[in-house]
Amino acid sequence: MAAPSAATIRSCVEAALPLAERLFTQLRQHTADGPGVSREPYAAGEQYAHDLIAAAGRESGLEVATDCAGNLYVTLAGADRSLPGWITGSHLDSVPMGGNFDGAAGVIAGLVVLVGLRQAGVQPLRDITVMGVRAEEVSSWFGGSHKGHIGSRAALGMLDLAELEQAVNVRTGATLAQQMQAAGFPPAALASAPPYLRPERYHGYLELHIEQGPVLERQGLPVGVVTGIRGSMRARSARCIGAYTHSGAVPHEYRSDAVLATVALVGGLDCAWEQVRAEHGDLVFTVGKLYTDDQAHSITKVPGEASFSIDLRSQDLATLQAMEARARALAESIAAERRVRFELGSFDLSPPAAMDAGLQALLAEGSRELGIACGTLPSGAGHDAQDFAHAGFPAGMVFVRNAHGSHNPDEAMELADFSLGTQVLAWALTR
Ligand code: HGY
Ligand code: MN
Ligand code: MN
Repeated sequence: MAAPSAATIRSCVEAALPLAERLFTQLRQHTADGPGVSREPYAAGEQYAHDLIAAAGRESGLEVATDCAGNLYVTLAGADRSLPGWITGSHLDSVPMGGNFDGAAGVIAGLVVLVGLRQAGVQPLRDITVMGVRAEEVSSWFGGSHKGHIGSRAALGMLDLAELEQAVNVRTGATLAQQMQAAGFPPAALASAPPYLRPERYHGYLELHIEQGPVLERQGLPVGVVTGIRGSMRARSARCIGAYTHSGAVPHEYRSDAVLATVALVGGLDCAWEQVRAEHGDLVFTVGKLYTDDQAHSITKVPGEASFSIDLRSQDLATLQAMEARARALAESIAAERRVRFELGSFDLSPPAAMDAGLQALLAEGSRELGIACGTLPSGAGHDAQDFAHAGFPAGMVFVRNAHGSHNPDEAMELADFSLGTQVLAWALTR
């Protein structure tokens, strides 16, 4: 059975682009939150996205299913259903007040491929399933100790159910287990179910995603093949405990200033980052949250408490482990020096993941056959693809150029670039 030509792929994708435009518009309208969108895991925004994609799948005559974690699966039957199928897709949740394309672009791209092929009467060799993943952005909504990427790790049988009790909604205090239960996905069902996705049943996992950095834009390239995904080492709910006291009456040596101690720790880690960069290591370090208690703080008080997050990312596991050790050593020395106590909590590790060399080559071949200029680059952001790689799937990613970065309302992916990335994805999924 011959795989569709580049011309057929191009026309299938272009014919289904109006569906993509409609879905992106409906997503943005129905999950709008101020200037951006909010699609909270196991809450109204994410649920709207899942219902929208499921309805579009059913309207297009595709098979639609969900697993007990609420992940969505839309499938186009292949000519030989006994063959291991392709799985593609991404997450449908978002960060609070984020952009409309992070995650959703990968699901809608997969749907465009299936609908375009079906409308053109092109049957792929293998089943192709588009997955709408739950709760990839869980770290933005739930503190406490968990390893993120709840939906993909649940489907892959990699989730420790205790995480669902340990993950606490930063706004409501509800546990993730309670929020899943209320959304109709009881964790108890997860406990008794076998993994929904087994590597032996699939040919590979391919994810289209917007690039969330500036590289493709700076290089003037519409798409890029991802070589690897940085791992992350995160302390989500770190605290420094000092002592509230009068801001004017107490000399330096008698203060336990939680803010200045935290600033010293953060500054020490920034210097450590500089050292890694000077040695041409791969590392990024972010303190995305840093705050005092707005019920107790005051301009006339030495702050007795500071809360903060630490997000370390690298393609090198040893670098992540060394930075955790550095953070703990710095906290210990600063605590003694400044008469405070640090509670860093656990550093949750999501290991780095290399993308499958064969799939990288297949995506690059597709871009050549389609005449699409294509780069190669690592991913600084985490993606569900890393969980598939860790679960033993051949995993690959194709990035689409996106202006203004990501995790902000100004994400700006051009439909023309989305079309080119989706054509490269379609090429690979029909081999
Ligand atoms: O990279 C992240 O913070 C998220 O997993 N997309
Ligand atoms: Mn994201
Ligand atoms: Mn994402």
